[in-house]
Amino acid sequence: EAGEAVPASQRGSWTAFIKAIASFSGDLSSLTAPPFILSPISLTEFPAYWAERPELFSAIADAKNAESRMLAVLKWFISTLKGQYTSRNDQMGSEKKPLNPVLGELFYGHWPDRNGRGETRLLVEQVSHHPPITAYMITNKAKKLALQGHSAQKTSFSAGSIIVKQLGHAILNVELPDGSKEQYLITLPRLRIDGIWYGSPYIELTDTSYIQSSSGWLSTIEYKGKGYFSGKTHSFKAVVTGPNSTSTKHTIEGQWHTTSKMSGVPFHDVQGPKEEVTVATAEEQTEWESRKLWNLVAKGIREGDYELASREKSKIENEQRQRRKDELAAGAPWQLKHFVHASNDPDYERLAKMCKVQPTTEDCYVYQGNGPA
Ligand code: CLR
Repeated sequence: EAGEAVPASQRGSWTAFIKAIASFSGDLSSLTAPPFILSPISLTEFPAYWAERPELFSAIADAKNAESRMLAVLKWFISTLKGQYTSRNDQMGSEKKPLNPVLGELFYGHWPDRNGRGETRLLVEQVSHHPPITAYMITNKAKKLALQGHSAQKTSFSAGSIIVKQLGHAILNVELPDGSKEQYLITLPRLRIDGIWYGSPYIELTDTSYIQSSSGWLSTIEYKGKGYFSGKTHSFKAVVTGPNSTSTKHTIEGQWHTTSKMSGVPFHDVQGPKEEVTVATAEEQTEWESRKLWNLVAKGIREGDYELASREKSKIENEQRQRRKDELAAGAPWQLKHFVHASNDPDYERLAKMCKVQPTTEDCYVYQGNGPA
């Protein structure tokens, strides 16, 4: 029988869910999971994790040269990992299965200007349903920063864990005081979801991710869990190299969910509180905005009224199916609101070439500049 964190009445369906995962590779979002593991939050909300420490994001613009900007980008990036990968455990007791966004689902938010950091704005659109792909744009206009990316996952099952390969990437655009432009390609780590059998899943990061700057600076970030280089959970080691050079200029080591050091000096520290994104209430939102769209499903999950949750979820799914049929019949496919799909991206290709280990081409979603970010 399945583990202790699973409510007795849901053990059978949890075992069935694990079997389904194990014999399956691709899009986990379509598998039906027992209620105890459901989260009331849609994946379209996840890009907010990139900016929950707005002052670290804005600090990138205040750095004085390419080397210190790379360190500022690295510090901001490492500081997002705790929110990205442990916050469901902190808030809901374990990793959960997020709501699977519908095509065209939107999520807007902002972090207010405070202490001269400028206002940070977030815009998210679900640009594909099968497979799920989420595109986002995060801007700080006062600081001339724009982060644009898209996110998708390929999942498989190995030795009792779910392995998640993240597809997509993000590009950070920085406009310097002299008007010139600097870019950072941010690639994403691989995830291993452990604790499945016990019904208390949590994420460990594995392998390597990169931050490649157009200035030539490169950060190579290696991730290890318990029992590897420091023996501690959520460990990482980042090596920073300068333009046209392979010799290490900086090494940062620590645990991404707490603190790290660079040459014995404190580097990042995420033990203090983060700042959640400000969003309109469900009542104020329009039909396609996430919290309005999923309002009753989320209510059902939060209050343990799974009948309500599944009834409302079916309503949304049926409406979506009908919409796709109508579009097909009319020969008028769904039009994205804020992004346009492109099968290649010259910015990505240039940076990927500098980074060497990256695939030379990837598709992208180009922001049309027509939204609140
Ligand atoms: C989405 C992009 C974010 C980082 C991130 C964090 C958690 C990931 C999520 C991404 C994708 C979906 C994900 C989730 C953890 C669990 C969930 C892989 C990569 C899967 C679909 C649910 C599995 C069900 C188990 C919890 C049983 O920037």
